[in-house]
Amino acid sequence: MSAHDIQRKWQKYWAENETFLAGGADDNRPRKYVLAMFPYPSGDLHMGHAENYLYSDVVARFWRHRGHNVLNPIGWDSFGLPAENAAIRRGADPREWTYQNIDQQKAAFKSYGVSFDWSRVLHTSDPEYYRWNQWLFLKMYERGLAYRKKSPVNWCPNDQTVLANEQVVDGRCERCGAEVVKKKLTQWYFKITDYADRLLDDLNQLEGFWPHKVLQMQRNWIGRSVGADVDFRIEGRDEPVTVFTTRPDTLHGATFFVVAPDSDLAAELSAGASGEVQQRFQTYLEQVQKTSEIDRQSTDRPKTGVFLERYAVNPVNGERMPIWAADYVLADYGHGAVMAVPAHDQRDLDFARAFDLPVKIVVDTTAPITGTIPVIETDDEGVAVATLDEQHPAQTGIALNGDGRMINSGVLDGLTKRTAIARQIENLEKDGVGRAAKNYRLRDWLISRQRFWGTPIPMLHTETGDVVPVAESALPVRLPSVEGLDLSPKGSSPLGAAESWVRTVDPTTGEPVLRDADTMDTFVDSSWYYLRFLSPNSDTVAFDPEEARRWAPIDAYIGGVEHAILHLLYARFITKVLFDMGLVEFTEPFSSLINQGMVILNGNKMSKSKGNLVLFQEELEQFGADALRVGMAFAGPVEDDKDWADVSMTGAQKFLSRALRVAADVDSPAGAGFDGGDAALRRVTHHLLAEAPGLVEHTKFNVLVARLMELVNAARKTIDTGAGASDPAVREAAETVAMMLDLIAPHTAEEMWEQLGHEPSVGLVVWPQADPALLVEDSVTCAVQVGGKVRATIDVPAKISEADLEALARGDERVQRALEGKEIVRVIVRAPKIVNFAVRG
Ligand code: ANZ
Repeated sequence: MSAHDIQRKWQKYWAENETFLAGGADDNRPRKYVLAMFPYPSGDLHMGHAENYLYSDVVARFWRHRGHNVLNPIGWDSFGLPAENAAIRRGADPREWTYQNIDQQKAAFKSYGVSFDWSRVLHTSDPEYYRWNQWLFLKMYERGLAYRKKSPVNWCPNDQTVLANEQVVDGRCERCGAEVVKKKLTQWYFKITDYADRLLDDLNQLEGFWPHKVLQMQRNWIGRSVGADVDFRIEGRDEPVTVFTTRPDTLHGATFFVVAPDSDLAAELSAGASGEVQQRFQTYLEQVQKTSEIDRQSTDRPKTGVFLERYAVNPVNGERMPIWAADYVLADYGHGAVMAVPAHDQRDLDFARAFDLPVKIVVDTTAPITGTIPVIETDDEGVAVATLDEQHPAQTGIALNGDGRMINSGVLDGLTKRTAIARQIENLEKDGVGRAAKNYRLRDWLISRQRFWGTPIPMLHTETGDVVPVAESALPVRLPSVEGLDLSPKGSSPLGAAESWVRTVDPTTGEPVLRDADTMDTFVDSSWYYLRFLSPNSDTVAFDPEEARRWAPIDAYIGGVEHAILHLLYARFITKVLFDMGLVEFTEPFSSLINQGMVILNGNKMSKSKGNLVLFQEELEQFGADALRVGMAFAGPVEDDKDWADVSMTGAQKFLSRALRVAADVDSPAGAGFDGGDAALRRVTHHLLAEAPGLVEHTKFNVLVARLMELVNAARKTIDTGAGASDPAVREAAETVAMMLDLIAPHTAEEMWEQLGHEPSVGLVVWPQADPALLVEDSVTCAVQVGGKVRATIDVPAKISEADLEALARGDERVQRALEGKEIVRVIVRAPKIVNFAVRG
């Protein structure tokens, strides 16, 4: 039978017997929920898919072999821009295009032999699914976690759509590469910032279970800063202005004040200035609006700004501070205004030097911060290192941001940074002009999209301008037919033009209303899909909390590092909200996370434009599923990038034929037991039985393949030159190969298992325990060194005495040759592995 015949045979068997459906509530085995990040149906499957869904399949199959009830479902993340853009390009209905692709991808996964539970398939673009997105939105709204605000948003002029911060990469649209600009729109937001502390703090419990790099990326993304809010009186203004600072200790050194040019405050302050200043400010503002956020934060760009002819008053010493508008201060961070301390902050210093503003040192960074004895620091020649005066930032251009002792700061003088910060906050609080504060880089989650192919936002706009939710009982708000709608991007949702859809009546009041025409960010869809797999067909609940108690959280989540921030952060956020609603009993959705590396070709990323795309379906047709899976698993460690040019598919095919042939050659009855079989071969088998679980749990799938190759070779050797095909150890080896090869090459494994006289499916057979008696090694390899160089390796009994070992080593011919003409100074013996002759001459 050809590999393709074997493949078809077993795929048919699995489908007919529903071999890999998860067991129900009455299944008493321990449970494991294994999930691969679900795919976009945006075209052909590529090698990244071959990798991702192989790895999750290996893990799922592994837990079945360990006696677990495994849930390994699959669905499609089928709303969103890729489908819509492709549909626009091809003039097709996004719906038809999407479902066609899904069908193709489904067929490909089936012919890849992935052990999915096919009874739970979901598509986020089905009304049965997105209805629950809308339900989630209403729950968020009820809890005050969904709100609308007008704010500057990232706008992609090419896709004509709003982008989340995360979709802006280096100032450009993540999808099309166009330069992103700012635009003010009224949008729906989810209030993820309310959960910032929990999202940050709970990362600690994932340490060791998620890649450290991903945890760090999440921490940086949330970006918590701790410090103080300080209120400054502004001359000619009733209300004070608050700034956020991480260094309230340096307040005495604040010599000027900076506001973000694109903030409301800057507009207001400049309006009170002279006509000339207003003019200059306007010109500057226009220039700033064309500057990307990245450039604004760049340190090597010359500082720019406009003096607004207004003054703030320093609350600790009453000094007047000129107010400037400058683009290095961002409108949407902190309060959009800063107290500038040029002596101790590099950005402020660069600005002060550019505009000749005073620089006042308030921390003596040359003063020792421990002990009470003053230490004069000296360089190698004993010359005292620069004094504070010599280090003056106004001259050196380098801000003093280290620790030291406070000076020029009244009651704070002599204190170190940490104490001074605490004392300053106390003082500010006492005087009612400041308080301890935290600030986050994390922004609220903008979920509105002006696109057709997404979940309609279930809100209604009344004639009086109110915004009211659609009643839960009226869900789903279905997408209208695309017919007659122009999907090309224009800055407002195409749904707005679907007259008969947009104009409706509020069932509760009977009043005419307009539907909200925006659709949701697809990250909403993927933020909770893992729960929908638990009750995929329910039309009464999004998911059954009882099922969630059984299966969730996810034991192993497998996917690409490109989702390290957004998707994972949003799923974590929504999980915490569901926890607060009492619907789930856990606060983190993914107990462990596996990120696979990329599949590359000849050192390069594969891409259509480079013309070096290896297509999943083509490889599948040419080599068959099992060879492709073996090639992939053997290509390298899970988390590493794998160069497909280095993968030998014929090598993989040969290995599979060898394994099949061993099973076919076995010439002993099934079920007869293995006692008395060839001891050496049995030891190889049992070593693998002992080692394999650890290899899989540590995702060393490539090592597992290598071990299986060794076992197949060992069995072949016994058949051909040893005890022969009727030896029970050969059967034991072949059965073990079948049971373990099932993780990587399941069709071949089933075929072997059947050859060996067993009933299918090998996929459900629990691996036997290793026999400890067979794990004891009775001979080991000893390295003999002469003068530090290994001159011979000898096989010795594992329990050899040191004296015997030394005698054996001295007796070895190669060792004797190496010792010729040399004097042995010392012999070091570490039985049974090393003998080392230290020599002279
Ligand atoms: C005075 C000061 C003195 C500061 C000093 C730092 C050092 P992180 O750590 O990133 O949170 N800042 C506050 N709001 C800002 C805004 N909207 N745009 C640009 N910069 C802003 O940074 C907090 C510090 O960044 C704050 O502390 C403030 O400068 C500045 F020796 O205040 B600091």
